Amino acid sequence: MTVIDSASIYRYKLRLTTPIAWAGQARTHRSGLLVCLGHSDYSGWGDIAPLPGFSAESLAEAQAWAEVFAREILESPLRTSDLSAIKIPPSVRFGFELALCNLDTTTRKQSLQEASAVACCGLIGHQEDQQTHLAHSLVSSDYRAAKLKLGRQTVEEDLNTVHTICGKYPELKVRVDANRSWSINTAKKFVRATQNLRLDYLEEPLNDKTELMELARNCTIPIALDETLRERDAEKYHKFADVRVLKPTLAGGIYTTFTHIEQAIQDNARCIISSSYESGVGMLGLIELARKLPKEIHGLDTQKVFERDVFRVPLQLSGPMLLPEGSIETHDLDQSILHRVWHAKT
Ligand code: OSB
Ligand code: MG
Repeated sequence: MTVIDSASIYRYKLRLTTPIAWAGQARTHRSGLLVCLGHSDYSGWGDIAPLPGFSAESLAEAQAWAEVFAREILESPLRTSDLSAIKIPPSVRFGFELALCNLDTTTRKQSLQEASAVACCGLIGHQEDQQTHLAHSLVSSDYRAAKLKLGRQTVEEDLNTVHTICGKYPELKVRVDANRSWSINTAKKFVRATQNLRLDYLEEPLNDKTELMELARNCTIPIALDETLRERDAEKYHKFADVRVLKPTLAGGIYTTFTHIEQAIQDNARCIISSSYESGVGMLGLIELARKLPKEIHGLDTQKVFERDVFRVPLQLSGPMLLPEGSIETHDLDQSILHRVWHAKT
């Protein structure tokens, strides 16, 4: 049982190195919230970062929920696992669960010394006008896997890119994510034309998920599901998900993710922990989670889009192997880019 005696919410706004389109709008910054829960001299930090176009809740809504929830926590002590019974948006749940876990770690002075490195899959976004060139730099930096975002150009152009990259870098595990942009016929065409490439997986190919069965019948590439797993009728589609892409910020936090992992183990499916452009505070939590799945190469290559992070001294949160050390101390965070928007104590 953790007694919380103070709670603060901070807003951050991180500049992107190049604009990214989220929810159909080019953005130059990524905004989010940090929550800090205090217990005597100890603090636990968490990240609340709803992603426009992917999260149902806006940042303003997340903040309103966070304030209500922080007040509740101050009034009644709770166990971290109690959170699962309370209705809050996914990003807010993730932030509070992470803050409580981090508080638990610091109060018990657990050290992360024997922690292992987490393998990370390089992300080749749509905005990279030269996807092949980026694949080259990833391979040169020792990445063993890369995920290519497809579906914005014609399938012929996409096929061309995939064939070029697979041809040049036969050792690289190549994943592709179409973010539901293809019809069944386009997807079948893609699958037929890439049969001999041994792609690691094909993520969310179809704009109509009810056709997944039809595609699965005609597909030798493992199918990965991401968006579909977060929908109400997700279970119907589990059998077509050889790979489950788990995004704790979008899917509802740490304990929900554990449940998904247990389900996947039962179903004999692979699990990938995937980031959603969280700040370094969120990334540290995701890396901890990914450590529970040591055999996988995780989808955590989103920090590179930020000009700088919330930490005063940059952490190593980008690269083929991630091995951040230690827990988050309040003085490690750069207060000059954090704006406190709410605070209360008992
Ligand atoms: O489509 O999988 C996606 C990040 C934010 C929002 C959506 C997606 C992603 C990623 C993260 O692709 C990186 C990865 O999973 O490899
Ligand atoms: Mg995806």
